[in-house]
Amino acid sequence: MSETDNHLTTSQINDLAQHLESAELNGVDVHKITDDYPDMTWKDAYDIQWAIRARKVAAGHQMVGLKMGLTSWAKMKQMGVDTPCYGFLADYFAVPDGGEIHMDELTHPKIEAEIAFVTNSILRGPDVDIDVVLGATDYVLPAMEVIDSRYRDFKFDLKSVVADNTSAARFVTGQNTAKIRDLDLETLSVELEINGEVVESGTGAAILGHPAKAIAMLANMLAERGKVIPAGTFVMCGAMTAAVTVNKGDHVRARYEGLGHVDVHCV
Ligand code: OOG
Ligand code: MG
Repeated sequence: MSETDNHLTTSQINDLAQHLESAELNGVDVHKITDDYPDMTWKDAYDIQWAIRARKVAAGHQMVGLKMGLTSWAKMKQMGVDTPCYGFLADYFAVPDGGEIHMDELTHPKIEAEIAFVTNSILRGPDVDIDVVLGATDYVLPAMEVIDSRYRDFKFDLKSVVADNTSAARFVTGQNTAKIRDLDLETLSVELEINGEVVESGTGAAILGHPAKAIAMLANMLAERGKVIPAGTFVMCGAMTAAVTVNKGDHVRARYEGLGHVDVHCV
């Protein structure tokens, strides 16, 4: 994924950003954009995502973090793709622990258990590795992400999902935090429960061998656009489990060994 050129024009990029953002805001699904633009490049896909982000900022939203996606084999296999990708988190995506996901605002939401990092110094690619990330980590915390692809039947290819802000929709963070030295991030395990029944489980090692690898990859991908991960950034590493469809009335809990649990209700 090293294309650095555009196939699309600036006005096509802006139109596609508007198209995908209105699908999100109106809860209407659309067909994947590569059907119409099969020659679009990686640069086009990320440019569309960055244009959506700019629209949110222009509309008065704050950016509250970043996410990596498709960083575990469970997710890559589930979605039939093999390359991790990143997206942004806007303020209104955040749901408090124990809070509510309003299903009417979403199209076909799925939930997944994640681990998140908060940095305390800048991460500047292209040569960031796990040790650099660990040295720049303030603390880690448990999180769940609600993904809601804007594409019909949740079917997409990688360029389409990158343009669609990697299906980002809502996220919930737990109230327990931990310092890196107090945890083994590779063996850290999670169980995802729906209405008290365990439906998925995973460990930190499921994320590219080590969750910090996802943060390193993010810093290195951002460097391709001359961007950094600033100090104090909240970053989700990508799901440790496959994503699970949720329905109105579901109570979802992700239970982490040594990090408590995160809860959300689908209403
Ligand atoms: C893309 C987003 C993947 C993750 O944690 O792997 C993602 C998708 O599966 O719709 O957020
Ligand atoms: Mg995710």
